[in-house]
Amino acid sequence: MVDLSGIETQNLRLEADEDGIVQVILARPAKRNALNAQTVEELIDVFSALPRRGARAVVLRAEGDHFCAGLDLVEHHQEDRRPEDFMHLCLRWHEAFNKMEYGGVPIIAALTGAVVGGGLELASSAHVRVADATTYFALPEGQRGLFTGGGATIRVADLVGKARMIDMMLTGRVYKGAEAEAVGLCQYRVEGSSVNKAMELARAAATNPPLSNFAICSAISHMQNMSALDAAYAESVVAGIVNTQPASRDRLEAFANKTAARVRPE
Ligand code: 1HE
Repeated sequence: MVDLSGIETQNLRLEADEDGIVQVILARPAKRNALNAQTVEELIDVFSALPRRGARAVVLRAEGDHFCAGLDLVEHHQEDRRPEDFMHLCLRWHEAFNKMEYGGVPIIAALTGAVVGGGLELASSAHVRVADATTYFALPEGQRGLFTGGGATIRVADLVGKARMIDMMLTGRVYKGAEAEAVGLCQYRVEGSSVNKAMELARAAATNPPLSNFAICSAISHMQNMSALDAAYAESVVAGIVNTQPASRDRLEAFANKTAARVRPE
């Protein structure tokens, strides 16, 4: 069982089931789940704790019709922040999103409606993104007289490439549907509920040994930050640990004695 004790949240709701799947739910739908400073702190707390609390996989989803409207523009306007205040706020966003990307627990984002600005930065920190028929993606920072501050220059550029990201920011271009999937903003697109599909994917991922998932959901990202030479070295070290883990012994034996499922296209 996942231990959620002591994790205090106002703007996020947490639900865990007996399989170790935790739903992290953005819960400010009246504000279109805009990310205020408090929510960012809660994301840090939650994603710092979950890897050590027995979470096998996370589904990140939202209440209401929109996944996330990005930076809380009203709070930002009212706070009248100085450059250094906003820089420090951005560092907290990075803290939260790095905990997600490098935390070692698979995070599947179930998207709906607007996934814009900082909302796309949040979604791009998950390991898998599932869109529904209403989902759309944009980086309206340029139109608001702003710039990305939550890692889009790294993660969104990784997903769609530099040229597309620059176009999105310059022109306010919105991606949705098949085009959004084709450019890499989501890996799955469903007609029905993105939450159902995300839960199905989370359950599948949760059947892998946790150490394998830890490597998949932290080592690949770390290795992208390294030189090829160092990444190859780090990969061999990680594989040395993961590929000799006791949890893989039964699986290898099942393959060897022909009782394990084969890889098939269906
Ligand atoms: C908000 C925010 C917000 C809604 N901050 N309060 N992000 C954006 O530029 C997107 C801004 N939001 C929108 O374009 C629209 O709100 C939506 C397309 C997401 C939804 O539209 P709609 O018609 O359903 O809702 P609404 O009437 O616009 O807003 C409903 C309420 O949510 C309203 O509050 P109310 O108290 O007047 O009812 C809005 O003020 C509130 N709301 N979005 C604060 N973003 C680290 S740097 C990252 C930089 C960025 O993320 S820039 C991109 C910002």
